[in-house]
Amino acid sequence: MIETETDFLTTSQAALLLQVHESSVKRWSNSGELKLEKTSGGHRRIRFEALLDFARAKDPGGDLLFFAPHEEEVARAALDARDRNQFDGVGELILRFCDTEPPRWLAHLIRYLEGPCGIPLTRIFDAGIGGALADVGTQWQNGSRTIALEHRFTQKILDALHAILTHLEDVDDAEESAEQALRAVHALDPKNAVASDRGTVEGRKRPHAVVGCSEGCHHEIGALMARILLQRAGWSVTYLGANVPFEEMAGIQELERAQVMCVSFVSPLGAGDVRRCLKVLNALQQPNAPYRLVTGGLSYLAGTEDQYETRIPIKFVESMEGFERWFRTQFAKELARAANFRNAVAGVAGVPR
Ligand code: B12
Repeated sequence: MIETETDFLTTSQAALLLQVHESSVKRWSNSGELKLEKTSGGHRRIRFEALLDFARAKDPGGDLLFFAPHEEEVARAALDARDRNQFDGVGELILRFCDTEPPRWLAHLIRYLEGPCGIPLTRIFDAGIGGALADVGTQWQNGSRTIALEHRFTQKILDALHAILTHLEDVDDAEESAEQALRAVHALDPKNAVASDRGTVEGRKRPHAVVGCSEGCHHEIGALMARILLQRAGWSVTYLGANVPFEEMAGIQELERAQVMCVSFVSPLGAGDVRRCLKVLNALQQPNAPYRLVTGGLSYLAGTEDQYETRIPIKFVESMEGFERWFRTQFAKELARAANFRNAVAGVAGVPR
């Protein structure tokens, strides 16, 4: 077999996979602990096998080793996604893990790809999980995947997304306690003291969003991903789940004064459903509670925003990447304020992020 560059790792790739600085990799290879080789092109490189042997000996509890016996595939898929924006490998792993392993495998994979490998969560959602789900949809449509196997797959995705949410809640709780403790010892200047979204202390005001799925929409994964992105960015979110009557959405928005309402319209829903939603929301909108509407799902089937008559500003998004870009631009000031507060609390009290 002819060996190519992709059979080897550079020292910076090895450092990324081992979660260490490149200088450590160089030190270990100079001392002979980590075996270096020369490629046919004369470059100094590390074989996957050598890296894994080294990792097993040096740090048997390392993140990459969790995926045994698939460590090499995980490493290759992570590097393809990170260095070449190529997510086929990640998609294949998601399919395999959801079909054959317990739900925590997917949660670990997402954490590993995002954390040590630095792949944006939006890309993991759009191209990784979205790609795997599209394959599952095709398999269901052509009869090669039964309904039960499709549901089992989807539930594992949902479990992994809920695991991310639980982690976010834990961080939030830790920040909340740290904030209370700091306040008690006056470590925070009360004038600047920015407070919790739970409304107990004045100060920090997080932007607030309501997220849910359109009436008749049982495809919930996109809405859940949107919720995760918002919460991680510092929003407080009221999540309504699948199949929410439009009148009820309007009611919650008015009650909670949300600045943004996100509604998922996944196919087979389309333009007619978006139009009906707008009719109800526009009729019920209170002038003293303005907000913006974001629709996600297969909304490109619904055309473009300017085809609709609406007083409520509406934005169609087709990807999580586009969604995050949109809300980070539109609410930059509010998010910066929330982030400053969180950093201050985390810095003083050592809250894990
Ligand atoms: C999982 C799934 C289900 C699960 C959903 C479980 C759950 N709790 O969510 C179940 C089994 C319930 C289901 C039911 C049905 N499904 Co289905 N399902 C899928 C599947 C495999 C994945 C959908 C998904 O979650 N994708 C992941 C999301 C995240 O990706 P996305 O939808 O592309 O959205 C992206 C963006 O649009 C945006 N986005 C999406 N939502 C949101 C929301 C917000 C707020 C924002 C900001 C952004 C955003 O970001 C996403 C990520 O990139 C798709 C296959 C496919 N190709 O999509 C079929 C699919 C969508 N389903 C289909 C069908 C036909 C159905 C049913 C009618 C089947 C039936 N006969 O009962 C019902 C309809 C239920 C209903 N009324 O809504 C068809 C639709 C075909 C069509 N053109 O109309 C598809 C395409 C399968 C196929 N190939 O035929 N389904």
